[in-house]
Amino acid sequence: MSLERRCTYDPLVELMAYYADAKTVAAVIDTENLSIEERLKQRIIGGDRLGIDRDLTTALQTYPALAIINDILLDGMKVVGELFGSGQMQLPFVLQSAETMKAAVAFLEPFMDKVEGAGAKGTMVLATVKGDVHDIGKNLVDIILSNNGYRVVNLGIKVPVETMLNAMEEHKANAIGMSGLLVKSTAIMKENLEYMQARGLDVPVVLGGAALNRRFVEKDLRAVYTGKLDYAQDAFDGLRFMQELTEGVQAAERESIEETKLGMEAKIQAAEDADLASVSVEVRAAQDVYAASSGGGTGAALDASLRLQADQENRADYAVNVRVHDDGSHQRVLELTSNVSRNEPVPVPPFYGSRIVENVLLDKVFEYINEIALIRGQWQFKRSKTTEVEYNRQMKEEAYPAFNELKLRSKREKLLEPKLVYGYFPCKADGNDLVIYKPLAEPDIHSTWTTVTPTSIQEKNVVEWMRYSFPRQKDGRHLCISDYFRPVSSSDFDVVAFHVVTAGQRATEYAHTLFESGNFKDYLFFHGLSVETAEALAEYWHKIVRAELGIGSKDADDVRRLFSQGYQGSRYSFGYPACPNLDDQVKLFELLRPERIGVTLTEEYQLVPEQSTSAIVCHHREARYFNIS
Ligand code: B1M
Repeated sequence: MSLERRCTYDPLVELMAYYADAKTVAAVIDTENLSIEERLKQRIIGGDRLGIDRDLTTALQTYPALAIINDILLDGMKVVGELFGSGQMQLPFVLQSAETMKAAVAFLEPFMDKVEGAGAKGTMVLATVKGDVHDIGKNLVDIILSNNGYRVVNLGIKVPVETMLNAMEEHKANAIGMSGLLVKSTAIMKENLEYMQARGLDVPVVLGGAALNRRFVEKDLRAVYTGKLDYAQDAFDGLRFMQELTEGVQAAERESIEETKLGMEAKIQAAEDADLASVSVEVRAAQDVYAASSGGGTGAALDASLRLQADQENRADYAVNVRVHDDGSHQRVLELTSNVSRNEPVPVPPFYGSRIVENVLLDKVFEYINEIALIRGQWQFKRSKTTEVEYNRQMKEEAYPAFNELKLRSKREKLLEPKLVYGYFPCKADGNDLVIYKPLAEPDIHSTWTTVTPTSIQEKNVVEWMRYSFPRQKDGRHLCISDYFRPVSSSDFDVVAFHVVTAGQRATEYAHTLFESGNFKDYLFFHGLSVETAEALAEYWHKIVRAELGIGSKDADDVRRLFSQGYQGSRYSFGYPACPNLDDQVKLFELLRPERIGVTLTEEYQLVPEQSTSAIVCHHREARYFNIS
């Protein structure tokens, strides 16, 4: 399958022949005997745009262009929506139908009045919220809405609420759609709604994105905004929202769908909670739990006395930590800590400081692609939606050929340019803090250090450079990332690695081109591959770091086992559950200067290009993923 070129033989059409709805597909393959109306509809359902101009020309002899769109083609898209909703059609096929719809509308446009938005069922102003750089989710909503008869004013990424409101007024839109991937974006959505409420607006709003959930929108956000407000789990939910607004889809019908969804989500949540609970039971069994205790005051003398108190009580599982209060004041306290061993042997890194690596072989990176995350997560081939036989056929005839073709193409056309900056730094844990040291005088701190090396380091030739304050679990094992490093009381320096990796700016640009040119399926496929390439590069480089630290012998032989931590140590990304503070990216940028490989940080601490990721790497054998809350 070619990404951009359209050829006369399309394996997808052949695959569709095996598709669950045999009657529908038979019609796609043999449409000649059908009426022109039915033939066009089947072309939309089957995503079959080859030669569609001929059929549209025939239809134009009987119908005006607008009627062809509204009464015939959109009927086809409606079936596509139903097939998707009932689990009989996977997302890539939906996008192929949308491509066909777009091509048909483009052909018909010259035959219609040139009034902007004429004939549209309604208009949505759509945007990714302020500070958020992610646009795939929003763009999928755009594709589904605009190819189902709605006009979408897509404002792009990092959009302030004022811009959305101006566009709403300018385009006389029916609703605003806000998207965002990060937790921070859900807070921005709340701020936006509060702002709109304060201005007395009651514009209908629909919200979607990875970090949102229905409960938060329907309980917390509806409490701050009195206008119509809904949560959309996927792009088709966004479509249903617009249908309800503009076509009066029965509220009762929608409510019953929402109730079912709430019920299902509650069940999923309960199952996840049960899973987590069973993990924490295991964890609790492995340790003693003491009641928390605390003391007040500041200063080293207090540290010493608190430590003494802990020693006297023989409580190795207490540590002196710094608590920062809401008013900014600090308090040194004796807190429960984990029972992680503080005597882990410290590996000797190959260097201190940071290095840039630009010549990473793409083929090597591809070996570390998590195919499940790519095919099920990004491309959304859902196993539950088909029988095993059908799913296997889709893998063999659609997903893997696309994967292989994309890998070749990305190499040939240099669409993906894996690059990274990484480094090793001396460090020690001070309670919840991880202190990073630097040489007293180093000519270039953002390079390999020459004045202090892993074998020459001493207290007297380094100073504190910065400190990370990691949160500690309030219960369970009371884990904190700093526990995986030697304490400040130790004479040995420990070592921590960091990296920032990227698949490059070209990936963002090429994905954008595919979207803009209406190659929606290719857009989904390429975007998915590009973000999973960033993750694969992080996985691959973590392996290199383990090898350089001499702990690589614990690596699982099967690459797939690396995705579930089949190795010694852990790679934690800022923003993930063990270190949820995204603003820790700022210190990482000071350490590594990723601007040197073209990666920058937004005001909301996101990485640009989007296809990038960062991490702190711990070598400790007990270091595993954990959740702070
Ligand atoms: Co990261 N990531 N990630 N990540 N990532 C999340 C989002 C996270 C929730 C994981 C977690 O903690 N469990 C977490 C955010 C938590 C937080 O905010 N604190 C997170 C983090 C922290 C990060 C980094 C900051 C980590 C780091 O490097 N330090 C970093 C940030 C990158 C950056 O700044 N550029 C990062 C990086 C990455 C990868 C590059 C490795 C990769 C790709 C990210 C990308 O897509 N650009 C990645 C991935 C894969 C994920 C998860 C696993 C999947 C996200 C995804 O790609 N979804 C995610 C956890 C999760 O969701 N399970 C996670 C597919 C995409 C099509 O879905 O955009 O949500 P989405 O759109 C959907 C729906 O949400 C809906 O429809 C779409 C189609 O169904 N929808 C709407 C969306 N908007 C809508 C609007 C509507 C209607 C429906 O109407 C208006």
